[in-house]
Amino acid sequence: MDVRAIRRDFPILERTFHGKPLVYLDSAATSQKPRSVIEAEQDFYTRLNANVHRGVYALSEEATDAYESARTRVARFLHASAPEEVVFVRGTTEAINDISLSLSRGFLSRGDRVITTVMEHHSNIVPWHQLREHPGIDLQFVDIDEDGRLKMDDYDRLLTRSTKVVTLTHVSNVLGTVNPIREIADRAHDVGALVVVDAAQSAPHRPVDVQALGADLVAFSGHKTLGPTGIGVLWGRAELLAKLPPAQGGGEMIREVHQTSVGYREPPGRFEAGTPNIAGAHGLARALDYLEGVGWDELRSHERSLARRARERAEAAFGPRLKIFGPADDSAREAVLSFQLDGVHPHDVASLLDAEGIAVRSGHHCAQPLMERLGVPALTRASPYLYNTVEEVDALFDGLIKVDRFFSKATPSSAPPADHPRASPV
Ligand code: C6P
Repeated sequence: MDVRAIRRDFPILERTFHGKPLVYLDSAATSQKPRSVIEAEQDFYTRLNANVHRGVYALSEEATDAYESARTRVARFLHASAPEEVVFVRGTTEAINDISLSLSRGFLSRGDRVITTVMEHHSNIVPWHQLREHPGIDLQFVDIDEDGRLKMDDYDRLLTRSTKVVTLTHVSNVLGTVNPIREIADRAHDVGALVVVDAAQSAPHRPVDVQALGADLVAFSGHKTLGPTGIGVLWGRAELLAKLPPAQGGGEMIREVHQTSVGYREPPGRFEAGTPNIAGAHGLARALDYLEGVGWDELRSHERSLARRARERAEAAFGPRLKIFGPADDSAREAVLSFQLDGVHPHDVASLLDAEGIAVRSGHHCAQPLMERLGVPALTRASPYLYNTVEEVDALFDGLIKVDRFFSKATPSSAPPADHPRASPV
């Protein structure tokens, strides 16, 4: 994989901050965009802009064609049985909210169990919490072991005949853990439960083959997968989508509306109320072209070499004073590197690294139950991607050494550099 050539496709990487070249290590929050995606959005507004599925005029038909061909492109990416299994949404958050709302209208009743895990992002926790009040579901969390992997015996203990939904992330946005979705789905199906998979952190790094995963509903976000913000995907098995009521109502999702009744369109239209993000879908299709053009194996081996370098540098510079969370075995995880540097608050780490032009995320990473389970208030996270280099990993660790020196010298009265005030703790 030619990282130098890839970097040339991402114009934002030419920027400098505080006089230093940008080292962007926050791709788990959102990835940067290649020129082909930026141009696709521009192309849509320059040449194709019209609303979809509404006009009989040629321009609207072209816009509709672009939108529907993006759906076909996503279906190919996911190995879906048909494009109709692909619903465009704003992102993973909206997809899971739509799923939980839809399931609360007839499928879930009081006392039904929904199993999730302690490593979920809030977008796969809060929508289910909301169903605790109505219709009154029993929400349970599978625990993790010391290596950051799901405890499968805990899952088996929780999985009862009253379980109606098992909903979990494919890859943790904090631990990097890759969950055994197929095994989990097979066991869930044995008790008749539906399986929902949050693929927000897997789609950017590995094939999300919905047939191989064995899930019933899968969500991912375009913006983490080289695509635009505001576009994402909810995939569902055709026979399931055909039975689910829509979560949202409005224009375009109806067959007919009268004063006393409403009839819905067939999927996927039924789940796409209102004007969709047409330009976003068009851009997402080009993002998937780019990603698959790089190749999953090449991407994987590149990301692993970055993770390996990070571990070596961490060990050499800090030993046990720097703890990287999640599986020790690189084959059981993605290169999402959340860590704690002894004696320095994660927000201080991130804000001092910013002075070096290095962008990492700090905080609870929208995973507070996981932070509680790990017994930490917050972590710093470096999430490299296809455009990052070994030199950038080195820059991160050179920066961390400076941070560490700064804090080991710091007395209670010493202040951080004036242009980078110490961030307040979470
Ligand atoms: N995680 C992170 O920095 P949206 O915001 O809808 O595109 O994605 C939500 C989401 C859902 N599941 C997982 C596993 C995620 O990681 C995210 C987004 C970002 O970790 C932003 S909080």
